[in-house]
Amino acid sequence: MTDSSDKRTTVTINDQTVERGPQGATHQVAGSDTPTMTTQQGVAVADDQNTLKAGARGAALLEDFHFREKIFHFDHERIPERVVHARGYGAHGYFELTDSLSDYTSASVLGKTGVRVPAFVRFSTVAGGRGSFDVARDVRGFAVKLYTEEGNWDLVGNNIPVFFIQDAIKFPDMVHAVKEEPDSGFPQAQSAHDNFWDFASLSPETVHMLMWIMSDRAIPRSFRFMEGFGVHTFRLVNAEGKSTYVKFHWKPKQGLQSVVWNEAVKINGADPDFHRRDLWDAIQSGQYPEWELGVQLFDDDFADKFDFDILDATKLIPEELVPVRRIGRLVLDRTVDNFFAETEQVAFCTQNVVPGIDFTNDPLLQGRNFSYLDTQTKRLGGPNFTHIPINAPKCPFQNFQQDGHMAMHNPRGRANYEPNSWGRGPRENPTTGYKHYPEKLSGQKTRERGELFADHYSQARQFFISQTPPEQTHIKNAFVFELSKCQTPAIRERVVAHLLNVDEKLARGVAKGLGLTSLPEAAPPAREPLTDLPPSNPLSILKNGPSSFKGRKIGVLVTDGTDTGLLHALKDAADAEGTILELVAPVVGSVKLSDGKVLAADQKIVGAPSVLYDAVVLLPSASGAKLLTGEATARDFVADAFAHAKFIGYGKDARPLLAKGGITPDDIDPGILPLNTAGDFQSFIEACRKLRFWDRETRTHAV
Ligand code: HDD
Repeated sequence: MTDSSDKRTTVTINDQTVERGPQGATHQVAGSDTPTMTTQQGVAVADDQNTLKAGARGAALLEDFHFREKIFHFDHERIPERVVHARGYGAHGYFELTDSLSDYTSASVLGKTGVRVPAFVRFSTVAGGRGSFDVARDVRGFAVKLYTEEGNWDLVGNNIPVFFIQDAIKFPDMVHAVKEEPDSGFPQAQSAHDNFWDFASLSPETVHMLMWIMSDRAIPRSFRFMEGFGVHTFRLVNAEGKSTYVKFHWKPKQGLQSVVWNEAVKINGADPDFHRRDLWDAIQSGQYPEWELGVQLFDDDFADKFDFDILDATKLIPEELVPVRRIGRLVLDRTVDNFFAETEQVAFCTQNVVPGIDFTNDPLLQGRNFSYLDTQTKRLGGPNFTHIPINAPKCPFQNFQQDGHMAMHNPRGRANYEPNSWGRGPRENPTTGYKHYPEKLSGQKTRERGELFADHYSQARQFFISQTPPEQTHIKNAFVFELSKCQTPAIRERVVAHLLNVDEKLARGVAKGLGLTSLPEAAPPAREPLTDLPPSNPLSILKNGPSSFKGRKIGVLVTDGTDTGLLHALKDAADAEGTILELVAPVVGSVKLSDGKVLAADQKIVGAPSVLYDAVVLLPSASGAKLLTGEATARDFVADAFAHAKFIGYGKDARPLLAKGGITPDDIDPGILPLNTAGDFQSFIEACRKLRFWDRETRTHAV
């Protein structure tokens, strides 16, 4: 902080007064509390403000090793960003098993209950670059590394249980198509462009996934409020060598929640770090996000009878057919100490499994098992990325792999091979060592897919009919939005031709939204779709919302003169629910309440639009409301909360602000609640548990 009283000759840093040098730079020297800065070689640095020169105005000297080392290191700070999932955010925590699966697997992490296994989780978007915004319409990566006593197990999943493609050989095409177009280098972090929809509409296997990414699943409110899925069918193998198929699920204890598209667009401008900040704040404030690990277990009999191929990653197994058994919990309770060291350098690999967990022949999974090791070697600069602390196992590990760039643990002594006569070093262990499930394999070499892979529409339709009406409207609107950004009419029509095989009403709605004068012919299906899959409730977000408003955030608009009693009543009700309040005011430094007390606000109104909050409360004084009616950002605060179907609470002096925000007395609906007594605040928080007043949406979107 600058000390303005002394004409800028001193500054305070960490409560210490520090002198400025002649050119204005601060000179804080090492003392009892401040360690001495050194070069990478450990040599103490005397001056970190000026390069070594021949005279005060002279040329810089090459022998300035401190300068050269500092700049050289800076020049090398960046590593290649991930080719997909570049933008991500990680946190530490633990996994604890509550229900043993030892009948199904020999893996100790799924057998021993009550043991806390350290975990690191990285959430991500897929298409955007490292510096893109958080609330892109996109799949979210949900990658979990469990440091088990038997080695690292990486479950590299997504927040959507199915994938775009069925065979890994299509992955580069799919990723090229969704990322920026190669000539222009844009659009950034969006699928709303011709290349993506061209590829998707020419690849009918994408249709089920398209339904999911056009749904609100692709614009989650927070990492904390989304599900995770292992996607593929994996295999569990027990001590007797018996195999059981398994699909993995992460179910958020906080319930599911997403934002609406218009809100997402605005959040990305107001706070590009919306999701990472949310995760950071939640953990720092002790509201640790938690997920239950669920498994769907099934055998060959089920696999043979199931309508689809369990090796096809574009299909899921409805929970009504194979219920999800909840067997453990994942808690994130520690933020990273250093973003680069942990979140950037963490290297997930699908092939990191432990004894008792094995792969199936899903052609997407098999391809991934090659790709991840390869990409980490490139990204982290060599084969020793496993030596980086975030990637190293926490159980003992030893082998004869040696050397290479940045080798941190080479074998000690003479023996660096086996067998050897020196009686030294590790040897294989047939009892505890990883054994691959001895699946019998036969077949002619061929480039084909399983027959059942070809039904691309039945589950897409099941997904659509499982949604509530607002969710169906959002899906339709998302298709219309994205395809409206495509400049090639034939691509738009091709998508509608696929949608005709999913749901005719949806296809007609999208066609109308695009202004198509006639409906195209339905795309010829590669295989006759099953038409009678029933709706499945777990596929909807709104049917799986939270039971409380815990962990959600209310933006409270306050001004000088705000009623202290009402503000306290709101705080009491919010605290009882575990809801977070953020005070938004005309100025951030101080707000003088009705009783003369001065409060610091959390945000200035221009920097805190209502899109950053789950609900809003308007508690200005009469004069404050008058001031805010002349402020565009305050009017937007109200108008957006209304348009995004949020719950709005208002004190008696807020009416002029409601009016300026475009809410007439006729517009007042059950989602807009007057707040005059302590009891009103209680009812307001209870109403907020529904998250949105969706009925309003049909009245606010005419186009
Ligand atoms: Fe992948 C990263 C998830 C298919 C190749 N993928 C990556 C990450 C996640 C997923 C969560 C980010 C990990 C992190 O946070 O560091 N990927 C999936 C899922 C898929 C999938 C759920 C389908 C079920 N991926 C997939 C295929 C291939 C890849 C078919 C290639 C054949 N994925 C990669 C990659 C990445 C990656 C290029 C980029 C950065 C990285 O691996 O570490 O290797």
